[in-house]
Amino acid sequence: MTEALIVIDVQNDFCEGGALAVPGGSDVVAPINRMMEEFSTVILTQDWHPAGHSSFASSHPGRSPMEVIEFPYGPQVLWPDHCIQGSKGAEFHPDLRTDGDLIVRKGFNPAIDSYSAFFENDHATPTGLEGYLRTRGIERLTLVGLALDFCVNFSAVDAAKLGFDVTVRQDLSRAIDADGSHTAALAGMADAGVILA
Ligand code: VGL
Ligand code: ZN
Repeated sequence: MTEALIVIDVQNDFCEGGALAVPGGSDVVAPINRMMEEFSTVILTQDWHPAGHSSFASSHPGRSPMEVIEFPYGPQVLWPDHCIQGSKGAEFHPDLRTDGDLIVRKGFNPAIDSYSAFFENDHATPTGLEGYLRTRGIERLTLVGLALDFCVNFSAVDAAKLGFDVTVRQDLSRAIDADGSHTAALAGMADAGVILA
């Protein structure tokens, strides 16, 4: 079975000192670099928002980061401004190896957030990653990166629903853990048939 490593959002804004820092975010960089050597196909994702993105609390007067509001596609967490296209915060961590086969950018649609590497948060608009994997005959995926409870979680669940054989390496991922989201994400991934290693 052909397999790929998918490295989710290991970007400056999700590491210490970044706009949406995930505790221990930069700890995963060195072990992920080592893990890349074990895979013939490596794919990286990059959260990539235009300024004024609808997922930013700053785009909703009177709202604060981490509040949840109703969007046309369901509840949406409002985030601090992060991963703005072309900014330092949107760049990959400077020590991360970025010589993978494909970089998937997501979250560029101003009206829809995109946690998953496969579908935007409307659960309908595809990123194209599924087609890329299928046309390359890739069936088995290992996911690592940031944040475990958001982008890794949504990507893993979507991949499992699409029929891929999915493993998430918890030791190579870190969670934001907003309001119990870490525990909920682990349960949701296990329910979807994701192997939590
Ligand atoms: C992410 C929140 C907002 C992530 C991206 O990479 O997990 N989380 N944008
Ligand atoms: Zn984002």
